[in-house]
Amino acid sequence: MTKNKKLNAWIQEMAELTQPDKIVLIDGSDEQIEALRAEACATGEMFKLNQEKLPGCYLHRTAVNDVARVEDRTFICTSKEEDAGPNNHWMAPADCYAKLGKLYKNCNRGKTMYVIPYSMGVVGSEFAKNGIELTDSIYVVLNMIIMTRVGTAVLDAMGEDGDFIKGLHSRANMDENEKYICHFPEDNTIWSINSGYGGNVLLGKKCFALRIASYLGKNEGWMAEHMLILGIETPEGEVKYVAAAFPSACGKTNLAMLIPPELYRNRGYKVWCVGDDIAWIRIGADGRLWAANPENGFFGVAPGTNVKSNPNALASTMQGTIFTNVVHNLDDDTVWWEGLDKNPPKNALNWKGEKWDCTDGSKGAHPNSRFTAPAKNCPCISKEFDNPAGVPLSAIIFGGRRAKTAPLVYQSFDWTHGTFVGSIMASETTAAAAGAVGVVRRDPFAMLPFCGYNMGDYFQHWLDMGKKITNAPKIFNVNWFRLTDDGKFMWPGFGDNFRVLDWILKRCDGKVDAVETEIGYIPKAEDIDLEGLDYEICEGRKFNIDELRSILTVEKDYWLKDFENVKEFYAKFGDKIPAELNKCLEDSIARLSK
Ligand code: OXD
Ligand code: MN
Repeated sequence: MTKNKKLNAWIQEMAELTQPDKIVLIDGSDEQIEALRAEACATGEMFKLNQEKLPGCYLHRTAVNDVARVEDRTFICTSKEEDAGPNNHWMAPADCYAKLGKLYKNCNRGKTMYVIPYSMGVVGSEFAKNGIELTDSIYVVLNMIIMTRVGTAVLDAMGEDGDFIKGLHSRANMDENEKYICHFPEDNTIWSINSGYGGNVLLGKKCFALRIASYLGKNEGWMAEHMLILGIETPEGEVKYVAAAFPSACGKTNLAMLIPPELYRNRGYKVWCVGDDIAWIRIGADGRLWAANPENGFFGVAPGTNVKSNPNALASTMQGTIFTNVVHNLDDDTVWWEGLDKNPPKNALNWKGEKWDCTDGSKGAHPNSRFTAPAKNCPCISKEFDNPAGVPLSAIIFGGRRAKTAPLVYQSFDWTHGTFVGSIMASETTAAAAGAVGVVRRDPFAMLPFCGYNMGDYFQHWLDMGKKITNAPKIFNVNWFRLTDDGKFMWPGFGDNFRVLDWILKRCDGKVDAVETEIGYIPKAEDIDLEGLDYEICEGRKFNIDELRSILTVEKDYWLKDFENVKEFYAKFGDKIPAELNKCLEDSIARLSK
């Protein structure tokens, strides 16, 4: 089937196991894409939307019980359980192969198995790694074509004996109780079965570009991170890049495509998006960290995306996009979701495909409904997007959704303390993963669900990298989500977050002072430019410098309580927690207890 012998042998082995009627190699050509779209529409797997209003756009609905990543069914299968760590569910590789082998047996009978050659990163570049996904789903093929670089060029880059990550996916019989997303980092293998939801089945994304890649990064001296990458162009035309990690659905896509407030636009500032979810980061010859986005598209959360919150994301979805689990407007075959605008369609189907009455209080789109949009559609896509060398990082930003405790922004003392800041990240859960919503959970580096090995070793890897980087980016933490006691957002967020990015860049350039506190460096309120900001927190309460001051203070009691929780979290990892981080924790508590 291909020139690569290992690949041919593996395809044959998987075909013998799953017994497809047909095997189709995806070459990435327009003709093949069109034929697959037509076939998916004929079987009802996808619906062709209004081609005048939304050219190349389609709608898909997943099964109603298959709408999010399933962390409790996600496994890391390493020979030693300790290597997977308490952050992962673990199965012995042999047991997992045997267990899933039974489920895969003959599961593709009567179906076609598609062979998708894809590259994470610019094909053939230093950052790039190749993968093959075998799948029984055209929806997966078409999503992978948007999200990654797919086709013959990848096979050419792999050559006759190049390696690849082996991904096997089948919806099989969609048995909820037999759904598994399993990773074998020691074998460069991913097995996913009985799901059709993006995060579980687009194997290039979370499974490869984060779980397997983080493991590879540890062994090969680089980093795979759950981070957006953006460039900030100054009035002088210089572009500085930052990478930022936030847990799922904390607005990463919005920040990655932010439009600066008018004041800054008038001064000549611009923001360029390099990536909205994943960054692969290497140390460059200049001792700086260089980051590349291994993806080629955006798998964004639809609800809440609108012309105000993220006009660039919305524009990205206007062509060549696959919408999943949104509302279908039957009047003109377009789509809708909560928060798009104030005019829900009257004649529509909800995400389950049922007739939907927008006045009955039910949600039309699933809260985790998605758009899969090509990155090249984005009006603010960086011209460095395809640069094989990536972009140099000036700052790394961590963040989470915290009603209290974390101030709007603070800077770590140094790389080690920055690693500590990443390790104590926490956020309130959202609908992106199955499970309770609104519960605070610790999510170090926003990698808890995505770190393919023991998180204690991952912390150590960060510390080790720090020792090798001679020109390290500065590390910050932000919290856009501070709430008043009655639950109103205190900070306007969205485009106004640029005001904080501006302070961060000034800190990186040594152009602004800060206040040293128990938790790190905090801005002086007057150093965050509030000119032109007009935000009403709630009726009669306008944001002003005093409000800003109130979200720039260190709330000692909250922090001390939080650190108790960090201690419990660290304890799960036993002696895997690096001594340097335990020391940072003790020192922080001591400073706050004074
Ligand atoms: C995502 C996630 O889908 O983080 O990007 O859940
Ligand atoms: Mn993500």
